[in-house]
Amino acid sequence: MGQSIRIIGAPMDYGADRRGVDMGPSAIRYAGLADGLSRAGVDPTDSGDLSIPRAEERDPDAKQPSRGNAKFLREVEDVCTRLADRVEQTLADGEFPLVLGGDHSVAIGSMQGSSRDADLGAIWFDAHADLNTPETSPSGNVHGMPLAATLGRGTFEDQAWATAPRVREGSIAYVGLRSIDDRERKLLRDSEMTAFTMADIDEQGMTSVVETALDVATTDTDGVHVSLDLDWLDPKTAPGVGTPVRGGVTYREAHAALETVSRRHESGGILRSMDVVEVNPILDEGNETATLAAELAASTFGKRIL
Ligand code: Z70
Ligand code: MN
Ligand code: MN
Ligand code: MN
Repeated sequence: MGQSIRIIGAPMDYGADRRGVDMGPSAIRYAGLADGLSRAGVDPTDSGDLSIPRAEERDPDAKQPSRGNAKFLREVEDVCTRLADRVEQTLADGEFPLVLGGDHSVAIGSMQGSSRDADLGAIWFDAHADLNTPETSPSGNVHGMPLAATLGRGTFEDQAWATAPRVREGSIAYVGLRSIDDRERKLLRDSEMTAFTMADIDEQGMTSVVETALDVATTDTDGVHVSLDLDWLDPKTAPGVGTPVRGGVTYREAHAALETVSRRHESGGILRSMDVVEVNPILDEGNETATLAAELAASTFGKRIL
């Protein structure tokens, strides 16, 4: 029997403008996630979804920014605090937490929980840098802020629920960036994070970029968190996302990237936690983005053609 993978649904849409991303966990399961993982040789169990009240049922003032310019931040805090506990408990039980979003703000909880008992590196597969603070954000959407939250930037500095002191900037690598806000660019340039853009992938090739990202995330850490935002892919391949950005990763590059992660995991057991986020079934075409999300999770855990 292979590694035990515990699926944790986090159907949260407080962090994004477009409703519908809360249906992501159902759509990814329906697309055959558990079967795909089993065929990859791992042993999935499903712990169901965190219970998350729909945004419409919340206090009408909740969307008003509570701290700085961040919408629904108290609601995000409530969900991420519960998610972090579930992730920590999953690891304590010897299983691997696979978190299904929901919008990308769920990663605040995943990384907090995954790093409570370990120094954690991270690979961020995303079109966006997700490094805005409530002060720099042009949108107020917390899904554009999870790395700022984890690193305790801006108003997140005194937010213990969000910050993860055992995630060091120098152990974080982006792969596939192509949409960064002006003030966010300055934050990124002034940081110690490693950033591979789409141009870097064009020049160096996907597998080479991912090998280097893995080196960054595994150096002086106890394990790696993989955060997979489906808008990393080209919108022609993954249309079911709230903020599509053209010029993204192809179907084959995406599988090659996660297969590269898989090979390193098989030889060294490097992976500690993962999230798959931003699948929006309302915007999707024939559940293809959710299907891709399920396939890429299977590739991460060793699904091979031959
Ligand atoms: C923009 C913002 C974002 C995901 C969009 C967009 C951020 N930088 N993140 N989709 N996953 O509003 O902060
Ligand atoms: Mn993102
Ligand atoms: Mn602990
Ligand atoms: Mn994104």
